[in-house]
Amino acid sequence: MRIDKAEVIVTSPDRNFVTLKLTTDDGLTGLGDATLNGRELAVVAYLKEHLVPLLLGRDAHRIEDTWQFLYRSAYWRRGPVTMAAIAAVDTALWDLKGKAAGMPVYQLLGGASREGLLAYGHASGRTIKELFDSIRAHRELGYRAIRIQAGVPGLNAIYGIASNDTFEANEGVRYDHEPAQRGALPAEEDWDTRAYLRHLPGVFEAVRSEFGPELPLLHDAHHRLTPVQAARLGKDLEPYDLFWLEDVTPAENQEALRLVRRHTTTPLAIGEVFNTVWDYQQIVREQLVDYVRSAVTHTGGITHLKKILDYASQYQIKSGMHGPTDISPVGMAAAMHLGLAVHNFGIQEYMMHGERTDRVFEQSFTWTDGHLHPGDEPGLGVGLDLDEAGKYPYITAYLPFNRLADGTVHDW
Ligand code: EZ4
Ligand code: CO
Repeated sequence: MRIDKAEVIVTSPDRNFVTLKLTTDDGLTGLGDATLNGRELAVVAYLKEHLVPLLLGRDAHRIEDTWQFLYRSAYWRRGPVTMAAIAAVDTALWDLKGKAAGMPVYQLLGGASREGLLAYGHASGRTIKELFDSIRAHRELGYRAIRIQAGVPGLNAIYGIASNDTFEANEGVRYDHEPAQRGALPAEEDWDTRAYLRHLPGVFEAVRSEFGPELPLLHDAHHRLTPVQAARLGKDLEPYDLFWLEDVTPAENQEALRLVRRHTTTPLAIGEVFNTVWDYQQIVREQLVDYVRSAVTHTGGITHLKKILDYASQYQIKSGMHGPTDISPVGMAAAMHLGLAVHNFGIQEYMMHGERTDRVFEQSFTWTDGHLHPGDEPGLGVGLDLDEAGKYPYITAYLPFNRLADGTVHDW
């Protein structure tokens, strides 16, 4: 089974997606997600200019060897562009191996460790009333775990809150509002940490008294706090029994989490911007977090994320794979196969893709009672309709960024 053809497909049905498609000499095709939100074309160039020529003629069965060859032979290791490109190759090779074997990928990874994957969605609101409506809408869609993001009085636009238009157009639940607005320049949002820290505990108080103690609730601080601010937030939220508090501090400094951990028992999750096991080395060994957030798409594929999860499992740390709409249906399928197979699955983030995206990518996963299952098609179980994909050319899109009241650029 040799790789005969390697194509990079860029399509923008509801947002930009980059997909690698490998075709073998025996006519099988495999797909891999290479979408890096806001920097998509850098990965396209990395794949087209540097990896595709190396792949042609290689034995498609040699997944580990191909991974090591691409990682080590580049000399320049790690980084999101490199690791998203390697992830796409790795995922496409697992898809091919599954098709060659006539088995879904999760079977090749050891078989199912559970019946389905608990998933959480994103409820948000500028006001408590809007937030409650959004939570109810998610429960009606079947979600059994919910992330809560709320507007902060005095701040106009902040992370994770559906804008007025998209909120109404999408009845509060479809997610094309999700960061990376289309446009020539990044949108500017504002931020005030003290206002946020004052406001958020009251939001959780209101949600718990309305929806009761059972519902698993999550929250994403999106890298905005110092360690001591994060410690305080973790303490203040303890009465509301969060499933996790995500990305409290900027991810580069792993040591920062020691201080946070010392002060709070609120479970912590981190890592959606990490791209190798080395980013996790200290926080896993010192048990500074409870969930690792890496996606297959941004962490070197199924092969490398499996190694991270196996390492984490020695410390009772579980998976919480990143699953926003910028992970394509191919990346989501890879996450589901891996999540179904590993013992230390925790929860899967799941934001529903738009209808146009669902027409471009033919999918076979199921969504039952708040749980995902990748289905039993050979490989990943995702197809790509090239005619549909061709209808939606790339559109420049950037993640927004933040400034404080005095104009200082803040962590986003
Ligand atoms: O900001 O997917 O937990 N989810 C998140 C996401 C990220 C975007 C970045 O591309 O933090 O909303
Ligand atoms: Co996040």
